[in-house]
Amino acid sequence: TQRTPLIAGNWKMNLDHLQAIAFVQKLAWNLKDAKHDFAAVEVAVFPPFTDLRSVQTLVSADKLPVVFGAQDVSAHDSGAFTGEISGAFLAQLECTYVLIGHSERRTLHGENDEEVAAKVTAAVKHGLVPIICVGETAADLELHGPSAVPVAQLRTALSGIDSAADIVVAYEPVWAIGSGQAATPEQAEQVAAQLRLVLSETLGQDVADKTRILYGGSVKGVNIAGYMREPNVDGALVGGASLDIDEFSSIVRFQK
Ligand code: G2H
Repeated sequence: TQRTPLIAGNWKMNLDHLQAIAFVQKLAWNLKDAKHDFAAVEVAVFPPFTDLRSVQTLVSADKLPVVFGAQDVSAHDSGAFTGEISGAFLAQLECTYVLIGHSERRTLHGENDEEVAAKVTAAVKHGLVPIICVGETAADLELHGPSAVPVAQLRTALSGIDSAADIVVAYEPVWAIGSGQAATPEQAEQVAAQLRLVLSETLGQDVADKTRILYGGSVKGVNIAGYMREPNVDGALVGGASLDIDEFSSIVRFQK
């Protein structure tokens, strides 16, 4: 199965709605100038919630070949959940994707594997494609080796969905996030291969074959090609480097 690579820019809590409009427009021009083949590499941005309406309006008015998503979603549909955002609202804003279980949600907001699973189920229910983020801390790595924690996190995250769901998995070793200390392509491949096995065991071989597994953690223009050469790595989730248009564009235009 051919999997279309996905380069996803996680803006985290950066760029207000005016900056977001300028950024997305410039990104689209940059890639057009470079004759980027959007059918060959899909490009997605993940702005803060408050930017989504602006990005949606721009992308649909100018028919920009960029898709977008949110950085989190509620496990609930509606109701007394102050501060939460429903998947139904995100679907109305034409979000394609939603990040779920990013390590910052897990560590700073105490999200556990069960909550991640409930959010994955909610996202799928509302027609969003969850990008399920998993990864081990430096302590996990020392205690359990490279893939035990991400494998366990993924198993639980998949517990409420079936093989009809469209999903993406992102492997983000916590020790590599924003640290400048990226995993090597071999390390990323080793864990991605284990995660693909989990997909095959839980949702079947077809799902395992077609599901994209991204690497995230200090990805830059200079190191993207190494990851993309690995057979089980199908793209990247980019944080810091996604805020610099030229850097992000160079990641999107990686050469195999
Ligand atoms: C991991 C990653 C993007 P960075 O959080 O999700 O961030 O590329 O800055 O390490």
